Amino acid sequence: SSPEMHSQLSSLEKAGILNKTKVSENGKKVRKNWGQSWTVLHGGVLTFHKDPKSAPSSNSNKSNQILTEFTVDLRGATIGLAGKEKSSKKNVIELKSQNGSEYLIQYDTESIISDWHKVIYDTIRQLQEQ
Ligand code: I3S
Repeated sequence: SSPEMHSQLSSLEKAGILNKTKVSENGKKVRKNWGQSWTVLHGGVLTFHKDPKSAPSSNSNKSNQILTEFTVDLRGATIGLAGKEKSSKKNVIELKSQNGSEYLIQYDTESIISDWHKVIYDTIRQLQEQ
C-alpha cells in the first residue's frame, strides 16, 4: 500500500462512548449482552473497551485499567443500519467482520451514530482500495 493510502487511513480515526453487543461469533449466534464501551477506531481496527463498571471490584489494582473487550478488523467488513428485527433500540448499526463475527452498535443520539457509520464505512472502503 502506498504512503498516500496510509495517510488516508490514518485520518480515519475516532473515539467515543457507544452501546454495543456482539450477536454472532464465527457465524454462530451468541446471546446479546448490551453494554457501554469506550470505542476507538485507529489503523482500520475498531476496539471496544470493557466497561470499567463491569470489572471485578475486588481487583482494585486493575479496575482503573482500560481493557479490550473486542477488536474488529474492518478489512472485508460490512456495515449497515440494522432493521427492526435486529433490535428494538433506535439508531442501531450492524457490523459484520470478515471472520463471521457480528456486532450491533447503538446510541440514542442520531448524529453520534451517523458520524460513526460514516467513519467506519469510509474506513472499510479505504481498506478495499489498498
Ligand atoms: O434480540 P433479543 O433476544 O430480543 O435481544 C434482547 C435480549 O438480549 C434481552 O436480554 P435477555 O437475553 O435477558 O432477554 C436484552 O435485555 C434486550 O436488550 C435485547 O433486545 P434489544 O431489542 O434491546 O436489542
